[in-house]
Amino acid sequence: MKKYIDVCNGDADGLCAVLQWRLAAPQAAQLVTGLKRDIALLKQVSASVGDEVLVCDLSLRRNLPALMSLLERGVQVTYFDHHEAGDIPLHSRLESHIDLAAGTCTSLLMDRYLKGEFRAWALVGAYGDNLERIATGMAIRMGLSPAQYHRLQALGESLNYNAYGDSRQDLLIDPEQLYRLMLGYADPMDFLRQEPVAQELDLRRHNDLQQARQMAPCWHNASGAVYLLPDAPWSRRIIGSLGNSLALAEPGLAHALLKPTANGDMLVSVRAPLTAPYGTAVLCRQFGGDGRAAAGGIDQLPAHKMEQFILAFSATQWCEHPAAVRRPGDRNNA
Ligand SMILES: [Mn+2]
Repeated sequence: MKKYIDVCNGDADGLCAVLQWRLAAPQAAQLVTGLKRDIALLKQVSASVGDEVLVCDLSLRRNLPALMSLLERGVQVTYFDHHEAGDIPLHSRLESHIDLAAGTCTSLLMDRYLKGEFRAWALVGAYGDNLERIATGMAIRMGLSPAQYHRLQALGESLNYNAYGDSRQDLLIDPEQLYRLMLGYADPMDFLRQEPVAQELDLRRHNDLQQARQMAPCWHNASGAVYLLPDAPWSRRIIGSLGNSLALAEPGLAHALLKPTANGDMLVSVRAPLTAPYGTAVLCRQFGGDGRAAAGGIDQLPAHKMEQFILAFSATQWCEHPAAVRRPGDRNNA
């Protein structure tokens, strides 16, 4: 019998993309999903000739070997995504909708494909991916009131937040179960009204943020602050988004969050000041980490290097322009 398998990131954007597709084309499909950090999910799919696989919101570059193996086995694959893709393979059984434009996300690509059939869910996904301005513009054009689109925004942010953590035990609800509940509603407003989990997700997110707000920085100066988080379920959930909240609250400051990991190292997350968003990657690479200009991290900072990291963080010259970033060891331009 022909199998349908849907594969997506477990965040709001991934779930809302697959959801729109399945509301438009109902099938008893299997869902393969995971935490926010689970990207290479396609290798978990077992499918054979004639089966159909839908992939949403997962980097094609990171899933390329598994994708090629499915295509070679005769599986039909439809791929929607907005992450760095590398070279997209040309294959008669692959249909790809990949768009890396800054103002889009997978839920919006799906919305474009389905001509707005389940737009309210697409907006939930877009809000989850922090596309507030774009989602609100679309909400206004579809006639939603501020009270209505603020509820979609809160839902998107809560669904998204649910995917953060080190393991499924850290989550309020498994993303697959959450998706099964969402699938009962063509309109997210009905989901909000009828599913108690919607309020529970919102409450969980606010409680975690409350815990985080009670912490004082362990180091700070005029240009930045460092926070040391305990290793607890709430901190494992919030460390992926707290930097963003802190940056929004203090746009002129750089922020670093450190949290012990199970093996005794430190997990580090760094955000440049919003007003000078360059310098993060250079800092993180000195300690074996990486990142983009404004946000980056170090997965395993040896605990004894914490002081050295804070020194390097305090010495970082945050820049308004990428060309001004100075690497350690660069000679000062006279
Ligand atoms: Mn996304």
